[in-house]
Amino acid sequence: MPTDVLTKEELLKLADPTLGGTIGETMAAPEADRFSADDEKFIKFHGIYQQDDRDLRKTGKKYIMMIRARITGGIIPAEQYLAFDRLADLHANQTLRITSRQTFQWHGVVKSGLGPLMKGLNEALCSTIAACGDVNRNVLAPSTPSTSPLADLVQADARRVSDALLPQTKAYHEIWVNGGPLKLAPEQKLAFEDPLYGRSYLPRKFKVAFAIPPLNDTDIFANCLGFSAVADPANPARLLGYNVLCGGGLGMSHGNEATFPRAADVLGFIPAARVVATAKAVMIAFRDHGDRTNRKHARLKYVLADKGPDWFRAEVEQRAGFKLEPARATVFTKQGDLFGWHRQSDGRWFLGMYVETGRIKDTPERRLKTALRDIVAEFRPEVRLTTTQNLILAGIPEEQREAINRRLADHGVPVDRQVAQVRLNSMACVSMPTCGLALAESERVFPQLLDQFEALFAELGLGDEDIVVRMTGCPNGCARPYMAEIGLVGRAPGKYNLHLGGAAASTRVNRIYRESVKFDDIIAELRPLLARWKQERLPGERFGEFVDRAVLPPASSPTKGAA
Ligand code: SRM
Ligand code: SF4
Repeated sequence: MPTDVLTKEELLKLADPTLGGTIGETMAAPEADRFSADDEKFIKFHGIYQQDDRDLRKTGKKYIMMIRARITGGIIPAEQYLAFDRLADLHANQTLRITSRQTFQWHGVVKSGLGPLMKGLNEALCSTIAACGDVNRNVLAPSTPSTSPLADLVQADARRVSDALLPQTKAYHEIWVNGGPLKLAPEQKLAFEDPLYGRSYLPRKFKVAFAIPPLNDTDIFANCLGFSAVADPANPARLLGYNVLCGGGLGMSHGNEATFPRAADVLGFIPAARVVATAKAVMIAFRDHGDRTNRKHARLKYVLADKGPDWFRAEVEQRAGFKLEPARATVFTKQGDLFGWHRQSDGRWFLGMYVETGRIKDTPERRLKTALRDIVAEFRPEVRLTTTQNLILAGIPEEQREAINRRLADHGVPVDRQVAQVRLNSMACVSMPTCGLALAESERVFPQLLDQFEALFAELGLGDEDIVVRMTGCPNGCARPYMAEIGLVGRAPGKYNLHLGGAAASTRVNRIYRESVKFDDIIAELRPLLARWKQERLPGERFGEFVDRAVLPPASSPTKGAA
């Protein structure tokens, strides 16, 4: 492709395929409080975003970094969690942020703290490579223990896929582990070629998720590539293989109709032994066919939308060297996490814990961060993160349960009825003050909005109904608002587009209902719809299904429920 049509990100990758840039040199210069504009792009591949505190913009720019870990399937050993907690106190803003893709972010890290934080993460055997950038991102897998006999097998496949799709550059190790720049001559840097990604990596980010029907707890349809587990009908503990989903993705831009959220298509079935080969083939097909001239059109979903699933399946088969079989009949019927105490198949217990907007912190009423640190230090449970920004303590023997309950109660953290149902499976993106793309508040105003929802439910006699509410500060869709029953998407300060009609199992994209609703008017917009739902719904019909059937105009494309 002629270079004059390529985006500047493409030219940058080609100019240094090791992705090292001058990061090592800047790290060695204590007087520098920030990275250069080019390095700002390279550090993303290392799991680092350069940001500035937007609350302080009026008084001058303060550069801070966000660091994102790569935690496949959201599973963290106790020792690692304790290191994360310590590093948050020492080098970040004393909080840990669970993301909507099952990992942790550290916010507010100044440049002098970056080296020690990265070193600490590496010493804790955690990497941040490829947590961001034009590569395969954190691979999602169901993390709730024992919701299916296939859970461990699927987690293991997720790790295999994640490992196989890691970029091979040595720059990450040199800079963050050995503590210096990548020592290669310019011509050697230029000649570096990743075995899978080549010299210019992917046109954009690439996201993979695993799920085990009937539970769609990883929002599989929102991913570029999904593996939906198929059990042997004669033996539910035997994994036959996966239905392969391609072309999901949510980001869009206001006022640009060429950009849109899209639910993935089901392309076919593969035996489990082919999962890595299939993941590589899909990613390479994206590498070869994604748009490198327009970043707004560069996601895999647009390849599928433009060329169709049949065309893309043939491209994948050609690269994989085998055919996909017809998809097996499976159905997703639900989404969401489990809360409170549940028994695991091995007889031990796990505790599902609600974490408001994924932010692990201490407040005067609820010292969640301290409670978790104390419990993990004393009882050494495994820590697991969910894609709804919640947390699980797993592998707990019966005899420790009471002591853990007491420890949580001492710190004001409830176990049995943690919060109202409407809060449990809802989420908000980070947004202000760290996200440079935010148009409106999200994480900071979401608790207040959920208070209003609780009051409205009480007023309408809706009790403890489960409705998935998600909010983002801009249309990029980081908390997946376009899959929610109620999605709020930031448009301008204090104003949100209202999207309605997500499916019970998060299998379709919802639709826009009102534009630019003021924050204070959101509840008033929803009151008559919720009242109608109470009166007119079919038995067991969820709010999203009701709105899709009875309120919105007929949909132009069907729900993609089977996978
Ligand atoms: Fe995201 C960019 C936060 C999940 C779509 N996302 C960003 C950045 C890095 C802003 C930036 O580029 O400067 C945000 C950093 C905010 C901060 O200060 O921490 C950010 N995204 C997040 C997280 C932390 C939201 C959260 O509250 O949990 C999630 C981290 C995931 C992870 O651990 O890897 C996060 N982002 C998502 C998801 C949901 C998902 O993947 O399941 C999406 C929609 C799905 C998709 O990719 O289509 C998403 N983020 C985007 C986009 C739009 C991409 C597009 O195709 O248009 C951007 C903007 C971009 O890439 O240019 C973006
Ligand atoms: Fe930032 Fe927008 Fe993502 Fe929210 S949705 S974290 S505002 S990019």
